[in-house]
Amino acid sequence: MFDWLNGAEEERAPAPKVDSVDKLALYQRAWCPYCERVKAVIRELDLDIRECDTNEPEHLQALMAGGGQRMVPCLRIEPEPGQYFWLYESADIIAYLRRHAGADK
Ligand SMILES: N[C@@H](CCC(=O)N[C@@H](CS)C(=O)NCC(=O)O)C(=O)O
Repeated sequence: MFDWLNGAEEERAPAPKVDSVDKLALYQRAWCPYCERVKAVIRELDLDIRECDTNEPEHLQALMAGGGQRMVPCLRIEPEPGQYFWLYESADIIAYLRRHAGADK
């Protein structure tokens, strides 16, 4: 059965692991249910992940330039300094956080 707070069984896009949540940023905006879905899991896992609100032009511009789409939520992963991987889709973001960031704590 579909569970809103469980991630995808398989990550569709294999995203690089990072050693600290400092290397993660969630691009999101208010009134977005898919963003709320991810934020509920971030709260559950008690992760301190920076949030970038795409209602602010600088964050929207960074998302579109880096990720290629304006859709939120999107998790920006920085495996190496200045090198970014942009993970879209709330189910994939949740799967990534549960598999990689949750175990980090
Ligand atoms: N399947 C996506 C859907 C995400 C989605 O539809 N997000 C909306 C906001 S709630 C969005 O960004 N739409 C494109 C846009 O507004 O430009 C997910 O689960 O993350």
